[in-house]
Amino acid sequence: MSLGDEYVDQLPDIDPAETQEWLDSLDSVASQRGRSRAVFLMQKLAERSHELAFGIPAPVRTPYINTIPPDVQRDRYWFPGDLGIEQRIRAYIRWNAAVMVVNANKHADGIGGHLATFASSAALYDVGFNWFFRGKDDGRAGDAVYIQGHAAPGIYARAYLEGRLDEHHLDRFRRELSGGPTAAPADLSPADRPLPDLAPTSAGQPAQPRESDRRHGLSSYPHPRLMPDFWEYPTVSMGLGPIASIYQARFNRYLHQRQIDDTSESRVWCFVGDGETDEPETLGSISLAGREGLDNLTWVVNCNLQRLDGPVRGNGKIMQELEAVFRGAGWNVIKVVWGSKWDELLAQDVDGLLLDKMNSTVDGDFQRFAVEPGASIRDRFFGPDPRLRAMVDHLTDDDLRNLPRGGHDYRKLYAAYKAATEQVGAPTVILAKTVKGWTLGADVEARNATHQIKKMSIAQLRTLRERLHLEAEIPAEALADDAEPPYYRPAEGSAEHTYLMARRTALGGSLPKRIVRPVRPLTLPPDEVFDELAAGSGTQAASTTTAFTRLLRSLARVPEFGPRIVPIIPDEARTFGMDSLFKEFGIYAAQGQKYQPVDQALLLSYTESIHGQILEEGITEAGSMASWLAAGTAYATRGVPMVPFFTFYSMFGFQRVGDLIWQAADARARGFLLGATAGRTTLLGEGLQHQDGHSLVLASTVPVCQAYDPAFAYETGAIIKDGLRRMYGPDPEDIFYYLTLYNENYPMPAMPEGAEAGVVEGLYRWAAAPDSTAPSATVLFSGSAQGAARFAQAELAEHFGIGIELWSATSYKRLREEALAVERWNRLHPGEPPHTPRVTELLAGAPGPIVAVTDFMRAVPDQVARWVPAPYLALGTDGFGRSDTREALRRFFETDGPHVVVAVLSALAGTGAVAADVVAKAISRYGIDPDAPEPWLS
Ligand SMILES: Cc1ncc(C[n+]2csc(CCOP(=O)(O)OP(=O)(O)O)c2C)c(N)n1
Ligand SMILES: [Mg+2]
Repeated sequence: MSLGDEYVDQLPDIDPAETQEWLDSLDSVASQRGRSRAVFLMQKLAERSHELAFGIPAPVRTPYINTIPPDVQRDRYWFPGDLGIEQRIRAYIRWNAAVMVVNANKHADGIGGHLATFASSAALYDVGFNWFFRGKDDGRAGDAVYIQGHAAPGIYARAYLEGRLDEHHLDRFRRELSGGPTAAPADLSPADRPLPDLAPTSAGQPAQPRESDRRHGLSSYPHPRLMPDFWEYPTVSMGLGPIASIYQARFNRYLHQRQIDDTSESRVWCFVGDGETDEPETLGSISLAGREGLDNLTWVVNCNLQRLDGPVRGNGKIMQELEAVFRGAGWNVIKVVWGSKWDELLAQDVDGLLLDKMNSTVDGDFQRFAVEPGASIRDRFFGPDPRLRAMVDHLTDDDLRNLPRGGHDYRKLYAAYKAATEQVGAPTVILAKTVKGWTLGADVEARNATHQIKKMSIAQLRTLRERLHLEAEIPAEALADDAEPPYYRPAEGSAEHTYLMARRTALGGSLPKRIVRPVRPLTLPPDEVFDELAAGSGTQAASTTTAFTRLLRSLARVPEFGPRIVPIIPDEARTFGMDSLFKEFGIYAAQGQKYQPVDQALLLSYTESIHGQILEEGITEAGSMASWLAAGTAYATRGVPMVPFFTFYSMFGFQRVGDLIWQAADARARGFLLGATAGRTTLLGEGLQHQDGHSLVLASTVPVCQAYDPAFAYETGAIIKDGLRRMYGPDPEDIFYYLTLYNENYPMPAMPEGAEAGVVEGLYRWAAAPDSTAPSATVLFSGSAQGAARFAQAELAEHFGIGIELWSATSYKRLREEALAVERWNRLHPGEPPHTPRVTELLAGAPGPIVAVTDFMRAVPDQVARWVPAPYLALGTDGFGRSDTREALRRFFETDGPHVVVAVLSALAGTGAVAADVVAKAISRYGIDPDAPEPWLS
């Protein structure tokens, strides 16, 4: 009995004699006909039991052979194209991809690039491009294709063949900047001139001048931020493409079921490295795809058995391991292990010897067989068992050496892709076995160092030319010793070019292509929606989190605009008071709600629906972020702007899924990220792993992220209003927003007259000094630190006769970026009257020294320090969080009201405006321990 079989013994046996007969039959087959025969019969029984729908789980692992048998391949999935011509096209692509990397490194030594990844996967891409991937030239959204980052040279090489790129582009692979901005275009050599736009925005229309016109070369990897007309789906940071593809397929379903967009024609394809499957992001969400039956999703895992350093599973078999994992997660798994020439050997394998050998050989050995001569394969793989050796007696050593792997067999791949597209009710993963560096010659193929090889000698290129049969296309003299190897493109009208273009035309045009084409435009909500937040809460205490939730509800209720909102929450709605939205807007569930919720009697019950609007993702910030990315790029991928609001525990945002946020910035996503329970002291009680005092520092590292730290409901409203205008208005920008939301309740003031612009700009005067005092210092507050600032203002007036102004700093990042731009302008325009940074200009009107207080690290207000035109001092929460009350925490971090008082007095003492003993008195008045250890050291 093996683990997992015991359950049978818990079931009643209603006829033990009959049971014994079956068992005896099996015993006798095993002893008389052999183990292989017994296994075969068992598998036949299992197959029949599946046909009879008994509900017996399928095994998670099958033998190490192709999933699609040769006869099924022939009868159902036979390749309809011209193998020969496609092979030639592929040879051209292979050649150009290699030459472009080699040339790039000649032009700029050390510029890098990869040869081996694409070489192993050329056929995997080609079968997709020639037969499956749908383009968008017909006005529809087409397929989403996630390309392995290191395969980018092959994709450029194909675009070159299609005439979308020319030699200059290829020559400038990985050199996006050099040669350009300083010289006038006429002075530049042709290779250094700015390049034309890659793709017209739509057929027949001239390309619009755009930011990308400053581009000079091809980005190293798929980066829509850098090549906004070409790449759509950023990958290369391992694992992010895979998880994004799952949620993209899921989001397509969501759009469809919510009747916002017809996505039935769009398939999501994701190419994954076998080494990449070690990333938790790669496999971490596959059960979602299985659970929701995402048959619009196909993954192709390029099982070249190698990663960067060496074998992926030298001691095991990555394909077998992945098969089990994916089958267990409800995926349809198609293994493409062996090329067609193995079919006949397997057909002769009546004793199961070859199968046993295939099953028991580990990947480390398979990798070695890929580099060994045929004679060693005969000896080592077939040889040890004379019966197995006899099976290949009729084959020469060369035949053995050339027994190909399935991932290089075009017919096998076509069958797998075709079967995947016909699969109903489950996503498919194609596990294709390849050789890393295939066709690049003995020095590259399957070597442990192959991943990083980027140079090839002329001799190696000559061998490649022979291997690819390009003698006619690449003249021998073109590969003279000191020559720069040429690219090759079949002429227009040639059989190859005609075939290539016809295939793409039949599938809707070239890919990848990023087109921003509004199909279902968005109307912005009316300004009145924001009035409630602008009015404040009167005497009632509220938090910015509850204010945001009210706003979200109001926005979602706006006709036409409302349905475009995508609220995303990773199992934290109750914490944020957002559970009140469940009933009204519904939680999206692919299968609706098959049960009666335990709280059905309540007004706000847990309501799941196929039309649900809320993405309640469960405890996965990574998955939620991937949903946010899919929603935030729908304006481009589908021409349907969607407005995602992803609300998370602020600690588990930038810190936890920072790389996905970076990916979203690359993808030009638009939308809102909301860090709730923000602050290191506002979220009392939770301690070190929960209290966030640094997400704003991390947010400051993302160029397009608009990071805000609002203190009041009206600030939150004004920022979101402006964000909607900037991202979804008539002249949309490819930016996104990060807002902190706090859970501290206090009466929310009404928006002061004329404050809106300052809120958006990042800084404005919130309160003048009390009338009884002369204004002599200024306090900048952000977020929940407003309480300490207001306390200090009252204390300083009452006990020290000192007046301070209070300013709200909603975005230091924005102030800094503006100041940096001004500083740069001044630097580059000597002799012209200098400009003044906005923060300097604003604070020039603020009295005395300036103290900033925040519930975040001091690095946040310090972002503007060098442009503040007065002595400047920041109080913040550097250090690990603790569990305690807000009061205790703020005292510990020295951000409470008394500490603000002391800081103001100390700053005034520094300018000579007050005596030092006044500071000392204040320190003792508030019971501050001047010798307590610094919080950030403990
Ligand atoms: C998150 C992350 N870590 C590390 C790398 C560096 N890296 C680039 S490719 C690579 C190996 C890829 O191996 P595999 O996924 O098997 O792809 P192959 O090239 O073999 O198809 C590594 C480690 C990366 N790009 N992203
Ligand atoms: Mg690999």
